[in-house]
Amino acid sequence: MKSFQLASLISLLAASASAHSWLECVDTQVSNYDAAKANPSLDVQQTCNGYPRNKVSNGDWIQESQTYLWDLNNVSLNPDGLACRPSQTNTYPAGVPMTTARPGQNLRLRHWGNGHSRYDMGSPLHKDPGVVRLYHAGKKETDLKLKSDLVEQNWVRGAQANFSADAIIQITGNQMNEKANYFDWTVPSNLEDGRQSFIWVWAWGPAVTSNSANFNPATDYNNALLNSWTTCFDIMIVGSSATTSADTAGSSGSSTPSTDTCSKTCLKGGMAQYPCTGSDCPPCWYVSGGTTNCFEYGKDGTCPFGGAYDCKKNIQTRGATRFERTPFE
Ligand SMILES: [Cu+2]
Repeated sequence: MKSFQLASLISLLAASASAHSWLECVDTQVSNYDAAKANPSLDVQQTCNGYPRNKVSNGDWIQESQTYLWDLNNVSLNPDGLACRPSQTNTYPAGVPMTTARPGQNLRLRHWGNGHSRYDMGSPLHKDPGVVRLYHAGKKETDLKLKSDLVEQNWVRGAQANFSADAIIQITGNQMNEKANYFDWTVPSNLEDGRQSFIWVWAWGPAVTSNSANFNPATDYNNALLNSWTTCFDIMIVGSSATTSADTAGSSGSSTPSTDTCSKTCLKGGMAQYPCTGSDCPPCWYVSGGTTNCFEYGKDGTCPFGGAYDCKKNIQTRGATRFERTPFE
């Protein structure tokens, strides 16, 4: 990536484009965050381990600024009031995988600043940059469908930050180069294993009411900040001890893995785009309904979650009691 050229191009385009942003990465690893925050002239060293949905033009800022972002309140583009761009289905092409995370894990999201990070410069001038926040339907394999679902009731409590609070921005005179805008949050501890879908939202305008001076992003929800732009993403939750409904409890005893398991197709790391069979697969297999997911051994050389069938050793691993949940039930 020619990041310097890209940054220059983005500043140029952002100055003339209407305000917009989208989520670029769900699990961003920044190796020199503190150094770059202190000295924004440094190149930000970052990689992405998990992406938002169906990022077919990943890395092409121009293409994505036309075909990936989602303008919630544009009635001609979004006549049905959908929360997600219709192309943002639960699909993860090769090279842009879904995020896998454990409850309680900290994730660093990255979105584009696009010239909108400061009140006193960029475009438009003298407008509060607003907040970014996350919404969730409250249970796995369930999507929020409509923009009218993006309300406080479905807000992931505490998953909110000022648009540019954690950004690395290089200022030269009255020009800014937004090198990276981040949004750090913690995956809620009460999510059960499986695919959990989220909506990232930039709440911004057009009728802007600034947050009050004592606004606390962890607890306060400002209805006056109108949700404007969204990107949809999923997290495959693993290693959770949370359980929810009675129906999952009822099914947990019936999907005990066995040697038959090892002859099926399994999904590496729980990701639909990485199917495998036989010895091409990692050793720890987990059955969930019609799907089988497989994972590598953990650092201690054993299967990472309870209830795996180890297809390498051909044994049922620890803790496969009927009360112990496997990752994808
Ligand atoms: Cu913009």
